[in-house]
Order: sequence, then C-alpha cells, then structure tokens
Amino acid sequence: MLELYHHGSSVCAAKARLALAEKGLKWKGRYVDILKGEQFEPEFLAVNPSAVVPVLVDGGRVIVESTVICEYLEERFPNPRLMPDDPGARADLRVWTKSVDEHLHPACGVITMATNHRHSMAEHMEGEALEAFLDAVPDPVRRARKKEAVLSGFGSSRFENAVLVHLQYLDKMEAALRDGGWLAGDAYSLADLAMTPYVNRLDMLRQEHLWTGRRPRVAEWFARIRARPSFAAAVTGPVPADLTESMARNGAAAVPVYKETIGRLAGG
Ligand SMILES: N[C@@H](CCC(=O)N[C@@H](CS)C(=O)NCC(=O)O)C(=O)O
Repeated sequence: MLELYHHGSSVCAAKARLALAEKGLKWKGRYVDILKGEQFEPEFLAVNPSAVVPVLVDGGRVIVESTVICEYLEERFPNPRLMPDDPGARADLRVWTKSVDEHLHPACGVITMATNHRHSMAEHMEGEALEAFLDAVPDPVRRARKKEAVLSGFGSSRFENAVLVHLQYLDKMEAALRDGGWLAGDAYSLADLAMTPYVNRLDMLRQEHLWTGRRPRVAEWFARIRARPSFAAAVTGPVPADLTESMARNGAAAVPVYKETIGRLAGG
C-alpha cells in the first residue's frame, strides 16, 4: 500500500496527491499538520530530516521531493501516461517542473505566509513559541524566508518580488498555452500538474483578477483543470475548511495590496 505524508494546504503535497489521483491509485494518508509543527516531531524527522511534506512510502522505500515523487509514480505506474513520448516535449516538461520547484515554490511560500498562514499560525502560538517554531526549520535559507514572511507579512522585503515571480509564471503559461492545449506536449502532463496547485493557491487567495480578463489562455486552462475529477479530490478537497475560509477572507481583504504592488512593479 502506498502511503503519503502530507498536509491539506501544502502545494507540494497537492502535486503528489494529483499524481496519485490521475493514476487512480489507492493510498493511505499520514497527516502532518505543518501549521502546528508536527513536521518537527522525531517520528516525522526520522522519515524526512528536511522536515517537509510530501513523503511517499512505497513498501519500505521512502521517496522525498514532490517532483521526484511524481516521476517515481510515473515510472512505477506508467498508465495513464503523464509524460509525453517526444524527448523535446519531455525537456519542456522538466523545465517547468524544475523551475516551479526552484523559483515559484519559494515565492508561493512568501505570498501564502504573508497573506494568510501567518494568521493561522498565530492562532496556535505566539511569542517565544512562534519564534521556536520558525527557528526549527532545518534549512537556513528556507528558515530566513519563512520567518520574515510570517513576522513581517506584507512588509516583508520579499513580498514584492514574490508577486512578480507569480506574474512571470502566469505570463509564461499564457505564452506556452494554445487554445485547448497543454503546457508541454499535446496532452495533460506533469507540467500542468505541477502548475495546478500554484494557480489554485492564487485562486483560493482570491487573486483571480490576475487572469480574469487579462490572461485568457490561463483562465481557459484553469477551467479545464478544475473540471478534471482529480482537482477536487487532490487539490481543494483536502484543504481544511478553516484554512479555505481564512484564505478567502484574508485574500479578499488583500486584493488592494496585490493591485498596488502590481502597479508599483509596472512603474505606475
Ligand atoms: N522541494 C520540496 C519542498 C517541500 C516543501 O516546501 N513543503 C512544505 C509544504 S508545501 C512544508 O512541508 N513546509 C514545512 C514548513 O514550512 O516547516 C518538495 O518539492 O517536496
């Protein structure tokens, strides 16, 4: 039986859940509440010393890193295919998945923490407990980024660039998509799967103005993505109800902040 250590609102875990859902695989969930600090408990650190979800366990084998998990599932369970046959299209796909992990994911963490999750964390802890929670992140680069976004919110020096990175990805998608088409090759693939939780994060934070009336191919792509049965099962369904509600509430209140930031970036 496949087991997945995951959290409902984790974008990386959503990628792993999407791959499992697209392939129609049964799996057992091991829930790690990363907003309460369960990723730092010894039992989980023994599975993944990096203290992040997702982690897939297949028999005795432990697989970390969401993109590696998706490619592992693709190779282990090849049908239905989530990678094109053409080597050029496979290269395009890997550019998407690599850059999502390296650039978009850190930026998504900043906007998510600044807009909503800092408030959810504050409900569970404050003061020294919050500092200790933030200092527990093992990777120093990720620790500094998360700490600043949680403690400074929209005042974080990283917020503006994080918004810019999202705009650049939406523009790259708009350029790559043809009507009715997909990001890499002729069919839905791991490239579309990798972008899905990030576009959905903007949507759950009520920033759909970024594509509505502005980036029609992204809007049309997202409508097709939402219509897939995997979407509700793997992406929106697992998000805890209180987080769905607070992301919508805090996100809606933040629309003027995003618009003002975009205006500043445009030199307006
Ligand atoms: N490169 C890793 C990143 C994993 C990651 O950042 N996971 C986040 C949730 S999306 C996490 O577990 N964060 C825990 C924390 O912030 O302490 C992957 O793709 O799996």
